[in-house]
Amino acid sequence: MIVRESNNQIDTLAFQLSKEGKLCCGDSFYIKATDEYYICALADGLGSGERANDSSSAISTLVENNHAEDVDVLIDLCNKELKDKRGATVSILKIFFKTKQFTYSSVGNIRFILCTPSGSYIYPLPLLGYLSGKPQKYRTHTYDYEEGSKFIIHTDGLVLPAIKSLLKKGESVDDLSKQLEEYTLTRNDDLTYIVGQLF
Ligand SMILES: [Mn+2]
Repeated sequence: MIVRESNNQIDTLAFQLSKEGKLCCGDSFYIKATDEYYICALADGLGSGERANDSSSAISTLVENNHAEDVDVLIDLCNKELKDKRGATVSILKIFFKTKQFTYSSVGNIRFILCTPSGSYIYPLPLLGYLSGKPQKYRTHTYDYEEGSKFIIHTDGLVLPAIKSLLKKGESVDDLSKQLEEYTLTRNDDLTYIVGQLF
């Protein structure tokens, strides 16, 4: 499955494949670009199949229904949503075009990296663990970005040996997606990545 969201501030693409031989995907995502901001939520449900999807799709639906909220509010809503479900690793990214800032919060093993045109990388460290409705501390930070920055967020089903150079080399979202293709051909897990370029 490929979903594209673009406006004059951002071009972004989400790509998802289930584990080989599986119909039901345990990863879920939501991406949306408005005139003011871009929001992206990615969740990897614990376990596999329908129970994993039950948790992760609850996250993507929650963020879809509340995308105007701040990231720190959303991550806590996500945690509460997973009470009585199995649990999920969750990342939420929100980019504010006017101030050229983004806020990111993550619990678990979803990876995020942003590369600026001047060659620096922003690589927020996630909190270990997963959300399951238990009281939980979060790590939510806001960063500045430059025009032309590129980013990738991906679940652990995508294994990338040289993520920094790949991100630096990619000239566009389509180019990044093309470069990532070879890493999606064999997989032992559900796989989701979201790439974006900021204008
Ligand atoms: Mn996974």
